[in-house]
Order: sequence, then C-alpha cells, then structure tokens
Amino acid sequence: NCVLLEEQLIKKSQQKRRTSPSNFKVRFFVLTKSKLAYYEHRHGKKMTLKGSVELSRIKCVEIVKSDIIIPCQYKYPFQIVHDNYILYVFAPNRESRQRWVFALKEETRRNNSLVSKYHPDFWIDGKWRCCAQTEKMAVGCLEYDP
Ligand code: 4IP
Repeated sequence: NCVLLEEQLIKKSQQKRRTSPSNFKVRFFVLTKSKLAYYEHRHGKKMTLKGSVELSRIKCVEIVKSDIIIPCQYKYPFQIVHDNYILYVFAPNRESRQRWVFALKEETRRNNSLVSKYHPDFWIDGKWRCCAQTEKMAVGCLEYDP
C-alpha cells in the first residue's frame, strides 16, 4: 500500500473512555490510500503501531484555530473527526500542517459521512471553545468545506 505522506507529529489522546488521560505523544504518522496510522518510534527500535483511522470513516479534516497556549512542542494543530472521536494532531510548522490537511481532505472528500458543519476551535474542559456548547458531539458551528 503506497505511502502518500509520512512524518513525525504529536497527537493528543482521543479520550475514548471517560477515564482516559489527556496527554500528548510523539508519533510517526503514515498516510496511505486506505488509512492514517501512527506508530511509536523509539530510537534504535522498530516501529510499533499505536493506532489507525480508516479513511472511509473520516467525517472532517480541518485546521484548528485557537488562541489557547498549545501544551506541546509542535504548535500547528489540525483535527480529524471520525466515528465519535476527535483526533487532534500537532504539526511542527504551517507547511507541514497544510500538507497533511490537504492530503487528508483530498482522500476523504467523497466520503458519505462528512459533516456539513464542524468546530473550528478545541473541545476542552467539557466545552467547545468556538461556540460554548457543552456536548462533545454537538453539531458544528461553522460550514465545513471539504
Ligand atoms: C494513552 O495514554 C495514549 O495517549 C494513547 O495514545 C491514547 O490512545 C489513549 O487514549 C491514552 O489513554 P497512556 O499512554 O498514558 O495510557 P497512543 O495510542 O498514541 O499511545 P489513542 O486512542 O489516542 O490512540 P484512549 O482514550 O484511546 O484510551
């Protein structure tokens, strides 16, 4: 399966469970035609798969626009909304973020589960910073342009 894009990025835990920690991990991301996978890559060791998202399940890919202080080393966030989860990823610079958002949008543009609206800012501390709604899966507040 041909690799479209690969790079070391930082991700926030998706908090799939109510008790999940909120933390940030450096991961090696690999995008192919079918999925986005992320691996742990410790120096001198082989890569171990930590997670992956099937591209067909993606509902929205967009930059995150926020005035919060980004609590990890990479300062350019983007979001991948899939199933009932939000994967926040942080790129080291604007160009890198743009490449990922562009490539992911390109591969998911024709998905049948796309949202018509999304949230341009983060979900943090039990609410959306963009629209102040307090339900994580609340309908977005800005038109999504796939
Ligand atoms: C983990 O924290 C890691 O952040 C996981 O990320 C993350 O899984 C887990 O979230 C979170 O609990 P600990 O390592 O401290 O246990 P990674 O898989 O990159 O290591 P995600 O789903 O974000 O990949 P939950 O909510 O999935 O448990």
